Amino acid sequence: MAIVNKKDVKSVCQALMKDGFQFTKISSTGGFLTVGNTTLIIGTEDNKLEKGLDIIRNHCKKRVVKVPSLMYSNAMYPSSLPMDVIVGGAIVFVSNVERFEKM
Ligand code: 2BA
Repeated sequence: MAIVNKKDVKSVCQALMKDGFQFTKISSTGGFLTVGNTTLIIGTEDNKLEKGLDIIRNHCKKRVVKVPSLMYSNAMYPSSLPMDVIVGGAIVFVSNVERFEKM
């Protein structure tokens, strides 16, 4: 399961497809910035895991996003200066699938 920035989705999906990965795209929203991102559910064999991770790594860039510093600061001492938050490349959870069936 990979949480990917919207700006990287097209290129990462094209690359995954080219290498024969099957996946499902789900629109999702980050809890912190509350902006849209995309979650890819990718089902694959163990021996293709590293290849899949390489593709994601190579297509998902780190970005700096400015956020109001109130998100961080003590409300007693608010500041109007925005702060930089680094988002991405991608957040990836790898877990084993107990059973897979296609019916
Ligand atoms: P958001 O929750 O909108 O978080 C965007 C970025 O804000 C994060 O980038 C991180 O740099 C920062 N951030 C998040 N929570 C923070 C907090 N409590 N205090 C300070 N800074 C915080 P990424 O780490 O690259 O995460 C990108 C997106 O991936 C997240 O969007 C969220 O949708 C997802 N994500 C990240 N870690 C996760 C986790 N442990 N479980 C589930 N989803 C996760």
